[in-house]
Amino acid sequence: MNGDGSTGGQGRDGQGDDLASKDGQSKNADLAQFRESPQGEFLTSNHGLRINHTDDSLKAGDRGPTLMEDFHFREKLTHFDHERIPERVVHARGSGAHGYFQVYEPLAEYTRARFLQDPSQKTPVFVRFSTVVGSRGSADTVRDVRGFAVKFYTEDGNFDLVGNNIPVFFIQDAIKFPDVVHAIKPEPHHEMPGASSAHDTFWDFISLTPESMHMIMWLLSDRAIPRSYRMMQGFGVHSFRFVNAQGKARFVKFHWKPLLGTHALVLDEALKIAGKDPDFHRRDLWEAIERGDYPEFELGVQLVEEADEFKFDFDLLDATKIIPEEVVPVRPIGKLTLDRNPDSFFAETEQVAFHVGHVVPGIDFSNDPLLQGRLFSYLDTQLLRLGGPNFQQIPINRPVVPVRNNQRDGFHQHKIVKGRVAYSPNALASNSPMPAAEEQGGYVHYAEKVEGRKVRRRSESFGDHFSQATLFWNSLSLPEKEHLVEAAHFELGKVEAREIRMRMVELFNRVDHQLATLIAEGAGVPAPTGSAVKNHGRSSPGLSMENTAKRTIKGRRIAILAGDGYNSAELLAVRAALQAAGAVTHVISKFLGPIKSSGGEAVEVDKSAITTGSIMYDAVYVPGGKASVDTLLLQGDARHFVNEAFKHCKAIGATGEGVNLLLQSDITGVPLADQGSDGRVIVAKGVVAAREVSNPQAFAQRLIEAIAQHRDWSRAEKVQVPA
Ligand code: HDD
Repeated sequence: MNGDGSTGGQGRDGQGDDLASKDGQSKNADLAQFRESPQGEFLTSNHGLRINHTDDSLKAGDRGPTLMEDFHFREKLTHFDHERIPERVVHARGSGAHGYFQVYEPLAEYTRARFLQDPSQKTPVFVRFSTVVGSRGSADTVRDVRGFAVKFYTEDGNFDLVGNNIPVFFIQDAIKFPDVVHAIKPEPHHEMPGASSAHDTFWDFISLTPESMHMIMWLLSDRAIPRSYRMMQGFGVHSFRFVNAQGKARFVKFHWKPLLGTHALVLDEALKIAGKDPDFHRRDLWEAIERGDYPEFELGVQLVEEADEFKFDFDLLDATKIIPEEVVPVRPIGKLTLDRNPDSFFAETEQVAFHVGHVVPGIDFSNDPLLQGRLFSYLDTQLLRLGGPNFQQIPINRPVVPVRNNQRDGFHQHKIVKGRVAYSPNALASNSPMPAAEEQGGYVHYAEKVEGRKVRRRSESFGDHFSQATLFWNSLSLPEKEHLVEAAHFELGKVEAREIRMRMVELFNRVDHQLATLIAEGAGVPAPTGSAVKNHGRSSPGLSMENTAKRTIKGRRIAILAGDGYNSAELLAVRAALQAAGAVTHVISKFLGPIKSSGGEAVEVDKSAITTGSIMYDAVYVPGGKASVDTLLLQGDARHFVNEAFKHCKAIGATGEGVNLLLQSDITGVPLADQGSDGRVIVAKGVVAAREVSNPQAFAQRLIEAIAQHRDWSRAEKVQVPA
């Protein structure tokens, strides 16, 4: 490194452009120097002094006062007192993971971004999933938008794709962001509710903000209670630009699609999990990565020629609109794989700083006023949250390429830059570091032609707030529609001011009359007398989660209820088949420890009944064994488990005497009583049961098919089941 310009600092000298992370290892190696595990080392103070005693403060006599000169005591306590940094104003609760991204084929025709050219190149990434409303300690499964923020450590610098799991937003102009956030956050006088949109101030704001109606439809849908971070889509939301080496630009919208399919919880489940395991999504992500079941997401793009900018019946710059996939297909361009958990939640997941302004050559902005405002807000927020302008030097935020410029000093400056030159132009250091021309990798903004008068108003082309809300409603399957109405009943049910509920029903009536009528019924306000608008009747199949489901049980959690005296052949065969298909199985019994089969074999209990519940599983299987099932029959918890799984439309399997537990539960509408001893497998409404099991593998196959459906919505009887 020449001594005149700034160095990369921190041991990075000489790494230069060849740091391009061909195999995804470079970033890891780069960060490795910051990782430490001091096991087996001596305890020291922060100035490097070996500490000889840390369990008692220095006192004048055994019972005397603590002495001022106890520098170790003061350093330890002071550091502790300063351990917290401000949590994010929004998206405070998050979970992170490392991984890599690989493009499928060179995209030079569309973008000059170097990380999108070479299919053999693995670009390291750090992803942070989050909820929006709750504070850092809030529950994972609340109804909310989920953040899906990806930092790509590319050879051109970092590219941050800071998206959500919903493709549109509440507002069209960033100047309203503080308003929507203040409205949805806990109410300021009493700080309630902790992490929920179900309260007066949020719905008051929404009822006066019709532009939010498309987003509201998504927020009330099952998308807002995902089954797992591994099973939700992600969207860049805004129109961005791809620009190729010839300077040709196209609009681009980014989509992430999970390879496991898009799945959701049901509302009752989400509410209960928030109590039973508030870390449900965080744990699910962590455990999947620990067991090598790496979450994967395909990145897709919708590309629109600049010439086609005005071809749509909405404005491409309006973040409350999607481009339906039937109009512009999503083209898959690459895959993200998450294969490593962070070592330190604070250092990585908490300190990671995303910024929509972190772009690389080949990726540019549009004039979407929401995006433009974000370009200001993210940098501003990091300055406060991470304590100054050097936050990009924090290991998780550092690019894998050298950073050299004339910016100096500030809180927590880690670099020791040699030389006296910190300005440009300069002759003393041959004018270095010098700007890079475009062909040398310098970022050149797309030269979009812009002209106009200064106005503080919304474009008329942003004026239609309802057509796409109606499109969304029309595209849902019947169960999804029922869930949306139920969600509205929950949300508005918690709104005390009747006039807010009335205003909301009026807005829903502009989406669809039937929708408004159904919502009004549960919200305790009169149904609208007539339609405010005629439903345009259009739909977009890609909007229904039913059409994005993948028929696999990979990564699903299956509960096996058993006690002493279980039938070993059945349990082991079915468990092995489920595991072979990629599922995670847990034997659940009253207490931890081994349980013994009727033949004397033992199996280890994975979870005791008190720590878990059907809500934390995707399916349940009850093996036979008379003593085991007789014990379960005496336990209300076991019957409740089956009832609740039934109510939540999950697959249920039983073999041998296990069928008795289903018969003694409140499951109705399944012809279990017809079962003779002829070994027939009954498959009805997602319940798979057989008295005699000559071929447990064949039985397991039927059960796997049922679980792969995710839920069986045909259970009309579920409402009668007490659970
Ligand atoms: Fe934002 C965080 C996504 C609009 C201002 N936002 C934040 C995060 C995500 C999003 C995923 C968490 C990043 C992380 O994990 O650290 N935000 C979005 C999307 C939006 C959006 C998809 C609309 C399309 N946001 C938006 C607007 C503004 C902000 C209009 C302000 C004008 N967002 C912020 C912020 C946060 C943030 C206050 C809080 C913490 C942070 O940035 O780092 O600056």
